Amino acid sequence: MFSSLSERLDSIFRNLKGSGYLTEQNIKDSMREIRLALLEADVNFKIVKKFIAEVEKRAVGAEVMKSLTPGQQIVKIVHEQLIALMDTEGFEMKVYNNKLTKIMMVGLQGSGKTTACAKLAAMYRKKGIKPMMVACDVYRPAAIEQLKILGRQIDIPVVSDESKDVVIIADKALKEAYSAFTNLLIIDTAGRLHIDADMMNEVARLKDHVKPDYIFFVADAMTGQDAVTVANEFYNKLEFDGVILTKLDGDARGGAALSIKAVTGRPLAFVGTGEKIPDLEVFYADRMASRILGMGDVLSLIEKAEESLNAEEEEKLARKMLKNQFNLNDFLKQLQSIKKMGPLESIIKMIPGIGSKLPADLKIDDNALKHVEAIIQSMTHKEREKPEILNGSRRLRISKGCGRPVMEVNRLMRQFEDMKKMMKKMNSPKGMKQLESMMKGQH
Ligand SMILES: Nc1nc2c(ncn2[C@@H]2O[C@H](COP(=O)(O)OP(=O)(O)OP(=O)(O)O)[C@@H](O)[C@H]2O)c(=O)[nH]1
Ligand SMILES: [Mg+2]
Repeated sequence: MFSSLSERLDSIFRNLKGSGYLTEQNIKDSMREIRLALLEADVNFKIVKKFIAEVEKRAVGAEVMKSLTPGQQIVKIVHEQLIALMDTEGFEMKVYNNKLTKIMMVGLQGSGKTTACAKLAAMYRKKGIKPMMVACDVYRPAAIEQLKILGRQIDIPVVSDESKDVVIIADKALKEAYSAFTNLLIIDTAGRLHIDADMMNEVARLKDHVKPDYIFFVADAMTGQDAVTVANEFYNKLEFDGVILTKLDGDARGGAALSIKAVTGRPLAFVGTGEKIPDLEVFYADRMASRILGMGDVLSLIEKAEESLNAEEEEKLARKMLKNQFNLNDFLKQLQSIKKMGPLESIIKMIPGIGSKLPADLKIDDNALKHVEAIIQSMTHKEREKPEILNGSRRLRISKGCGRPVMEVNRLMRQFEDMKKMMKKMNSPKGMKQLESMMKGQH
């Protein structure tokens, strides 16, 4: 799901990584790409236009955060705007264990209504709610039997009747529901086309009679933008309360998920992610936005970076590196800010483009960092500033102080020296040339 959209967005942001700042030009370029990515994902063009305008406005006025690259800044803004676009405004289906809540499923043929009835019933039963289902699809021959089979499968009662009048069936169900102290009555209805006036009137009549607490419009995500048009029609007739978007596990391009709230003003309530009963999730705009961006988890990385890195301090450090005055005290500070971001393994996995390529069983030893820290902490301040004074006896003392073998102290010092040498190389004009030719592969 959303894979092509997230891939496109990913490459846009990767291109932005190279440049140092958000400029008018790179904002413009990335807005064009984001617009294309959204249109390709079948998002309604009016929504795309509005969305881009909002993102652009914020990007232009964005406070430059030193700890974020331009790409990350744009990701942050796009992510926040995606959340705003799909905002559920706190919608929650409330069901109580001491009264009856009635819900009704409506939508086009084959959108996943019957499956959603069973999925919801199972989901709420897990919360200690007592559900019952009602078969009000009197048109498709096997529809009643389908609901009964699902009911048996999850052990939830299903009310059905010979009658072809949905109101009569619903009445029978209401009586049974009250006498069995049911908490959640889920009414399955037949699939219908929004242009079929008779069928639309039937479901409107059912609504007036049952007075459901919630009506859900069930939409197949694969239908893309069309789902939005249909949703609008159903909304005009029934004023449903929320949307259940199904088949998000398929190769849906995601447009419907992004457009429905904006067009109908009604939130996504649940999403279907498979054919099986447990494949139903409560919809959360922030999670969906992260999924759409699909960038490892660059977003939490951004958040963590914001929390733990002080931009000014970073700049001071960068200046020191340039002058090659970087010492072990600075190194320790760097280590500690990395540590604040969480386990190394999860940080590395969050880096876009890397996370997905790592072997699943990758283990990074956080203890190694702790040991390095312990070694540096066993040095005197002077030793940290001038590591070159670390002779054999000082190293032995440090080793005893931190409980790590001398060999490890030596190794750390060697690595630190190598790092400094590399920085020196990079800072000299000759070094930069060397580095450039290395990258071009001309040694
Ligand atoms: N992959 C996938 N398949 C789903 C999902 N939800 C439903 N389906 C499948 O979609 C098909 C139609 O589902 P139904 O629940 O019968 O749809 P309906 O809206 O009740 O159909 P009608 O009653 O004919 O209008 C079935 O094969 C379901 O297994 C989903 O979230 N993911
Ligand atoms: Mg059905």
